Amino acid sequence: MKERLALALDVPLDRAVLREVSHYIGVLKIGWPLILELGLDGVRELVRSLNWVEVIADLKLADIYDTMSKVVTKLSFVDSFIAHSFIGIEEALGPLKIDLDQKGKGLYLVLSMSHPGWDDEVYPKLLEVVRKVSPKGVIVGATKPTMVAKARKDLSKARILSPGVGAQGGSPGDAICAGADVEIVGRRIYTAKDPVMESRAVLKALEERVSQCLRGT
Ligand code: OMP
Repeated sequence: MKERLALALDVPLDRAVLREVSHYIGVLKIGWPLILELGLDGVRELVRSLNWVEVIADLKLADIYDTMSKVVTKLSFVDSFIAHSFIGIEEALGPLKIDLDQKGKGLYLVLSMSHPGWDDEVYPKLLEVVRKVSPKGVIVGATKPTMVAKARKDLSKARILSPGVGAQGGSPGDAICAGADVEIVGRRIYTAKDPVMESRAVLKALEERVSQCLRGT
């Protein structure tokens, strides 16, 4: 099940601790906070030091293609990128998707964010963009399992990544039970007194919840 949990590493963790954490969490998500803290070389080295199922760069790309292409070229050590879907297709997500396909990299598009200020009135418009771009997957907040279920119904093949488990109130396993593929956890783990024990606890809670919903209880 560890491939269904992602660590949002928004602050550095001790290398030995991270190695232990990776026994319970298979996917690594890195982004601006870690890059600005460690520098690109530091992040590259940290990513390469362990064997992750997938490494996702969360830079929330939202620009014209020409600029985004310069950014993704610098991050050849990751497997996938997160971009905003509202930027549209022509000269933006269209060529970015082709570029990433050619590089063998995945693209995830933000479909429904996890925070209270996000307005899901934009959902139909973003879904239209997602359907046209046909990315590897989408981001739908774990704080709103009903939106996860809706996205799963609307996009049968896309991978759904759900952030917001832990600090933002989502419970381990709820998003997966609603149709997500991966749940993303950050602060609950990296601010814990013992991030290794906390990772183990989150994985255990996720496994219990998922086996419960598979049994229909
Ligand atoms: P915690 O709230 O600390 O568990 O971290 C959540 C992680 O998911 C952070 O890295 C956020 O930037 C990211 N995130 C959200 O919290 N909400 C979203 O809607 C989308 C993301 C994301 O794209 O990963």
